[in-house]
Amino acid sequence: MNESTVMANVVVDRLLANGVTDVVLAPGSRSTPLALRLAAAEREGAIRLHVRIDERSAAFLALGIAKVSRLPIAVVCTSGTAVANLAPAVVEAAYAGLPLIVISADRPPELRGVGANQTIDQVGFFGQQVRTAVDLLASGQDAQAPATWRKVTDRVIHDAIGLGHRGPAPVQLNVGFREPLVPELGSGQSPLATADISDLTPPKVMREPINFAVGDLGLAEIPARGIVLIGDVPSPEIAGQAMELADECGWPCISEPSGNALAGATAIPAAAVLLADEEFRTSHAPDFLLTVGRFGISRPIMKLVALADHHLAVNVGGKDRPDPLRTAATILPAVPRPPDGDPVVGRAPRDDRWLRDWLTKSSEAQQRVGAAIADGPFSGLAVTATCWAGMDSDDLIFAAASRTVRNLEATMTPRHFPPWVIGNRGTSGIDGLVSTAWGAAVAHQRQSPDGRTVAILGDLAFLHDHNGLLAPSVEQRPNLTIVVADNNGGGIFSSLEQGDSDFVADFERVFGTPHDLDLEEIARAAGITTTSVTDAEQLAVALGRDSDGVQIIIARTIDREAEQSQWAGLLRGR
Ligand SMILES: Cc1ncc(C[n+]2csc(CCOP(=O)(O)OP(=O)(O)O)c2C)c(N)n1
Repeated sequence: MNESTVMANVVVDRLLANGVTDVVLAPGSRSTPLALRLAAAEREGAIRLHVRIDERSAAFLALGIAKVSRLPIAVVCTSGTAVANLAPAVVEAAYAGLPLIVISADRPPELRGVGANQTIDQVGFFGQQVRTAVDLLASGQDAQAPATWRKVTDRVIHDAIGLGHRGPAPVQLNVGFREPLVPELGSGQSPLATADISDLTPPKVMREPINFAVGDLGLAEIPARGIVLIGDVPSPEIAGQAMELADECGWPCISEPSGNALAGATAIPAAAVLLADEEFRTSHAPDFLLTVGRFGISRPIMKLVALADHHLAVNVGGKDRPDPLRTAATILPAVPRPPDGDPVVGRAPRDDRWLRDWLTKSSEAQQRVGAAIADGPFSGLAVTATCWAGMDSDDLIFAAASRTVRNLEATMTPRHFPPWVIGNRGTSGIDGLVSTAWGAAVAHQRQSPDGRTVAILGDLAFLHDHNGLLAPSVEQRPNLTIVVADNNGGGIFSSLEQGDSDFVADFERVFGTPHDLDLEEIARAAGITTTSVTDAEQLAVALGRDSDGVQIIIARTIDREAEQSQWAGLLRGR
């Protein structure tokens, strides 16, 4: 068996042995040994292989599968710019803390840096965005080489999973293949390391709640006027721990959409709308704030964070410490245990008036949002409200950055058993979202066969990754509904300073970027069942239709200016 075939077999076999369930591959020549081994592994039922033409979409597809399955997922590509196309997903994986394993095929050392075709300097291309970047090199006749490749590959996979580290992260394994790239005719294939992935239990990094001492904060006891703010969290366990703490202490619990923490008795929905009220905000500045995960979607909520006397942040994974205003006194590695019965923490005295104030004001804010939607035109808010109302507890919502996630934040009503919400919150990109949602749907369908995935995207986000729709014909079509809130451009910019009348002359050209495209035609060109809706009722009907594959609903909303005045009215309290 030639050396490149042996190398590829080692790499694929170690993926299997370490519990990697899915690999996404984009076709190429230098990656041939890997592609052939992966195809063989898929044929034997040892791995699920997904193939995409565009490497950027391929990497986001892998990211989406990793996000929902919480398992290490690999993306394999050829040399050259193919590798560079993986960068956006690698960056998102770094900041969100996801185990994305990049396997980039390369030429052997003697063909690097000498102008060989399709060859770039690609080892370490991802810089500080990956935890580990390793070059696996062909070694001539060294009989010990396969054992070394095995060890190195294991280490790279373990670094992705986070063994010996604090949580998962992306990694790069670069493999320098020397020709021949195909096995010798008649040489046969060595048997796969394992043929049944269901036998493997991949190592997981557990995050049990922890005890902490209030003395760490310079406090004698935890104040009664506390708030819990939950940003992006990777698992229901963490959201549950945070809600339990808020409930036990009687602290209002504010949750960003992917905080998934509006199921408790102290949930504060529509918090951004409520906190736009400056009078309430300043008179209800918390003495104690616990934040969980990366947060920072809404300006009014950030203003509240700035007012907190004592801030304790919990880091649930990802590259940065989640403390964007540099206000946290301490960063904890896990959610603190509720104080009840724990002498280390001390009991938090309850202030029922404090909680009542928050609950009352939050319910008023919710009513204002509800009335604005019921009496108003078909806007992005109506889109997220309709999706939220139409989904069950075994469903998954993928929410795009920009207006969508803020609209969802305002329209998520508390439910005991809500659908689970995710988004690419690591870096809030509007890239790769169709593919991430597709990957999320693949994994979700496996975990919850009766559930579905609904992705809500703005039109620019949809267009940015419409390549993600172009899956080769034999590829799996998961149960995924993509709802595009089409306001013909970037709506979020109207809510920012550049949306002021001072900049009106340049606004549409350099921020709004209307495209005037018929998104239905674009979706149909990709061969996907598509409908357009123009009001909330039609959207509810379209969402309610049975679908077991990918479908798209174009929600033609009011224009961006009208959406902005609806939002401005809500924030002004009208
Ligand atoms: C990759 C990337 N490029 C640019 C941006 C900056 N950006 C943030 S929101 C936005 C506009 C998004 O428009 P759309 O998806 O239509 O959503 P809307 O604001 O209308 O809800 C842009 C370009 C980004 N976040 N990510």
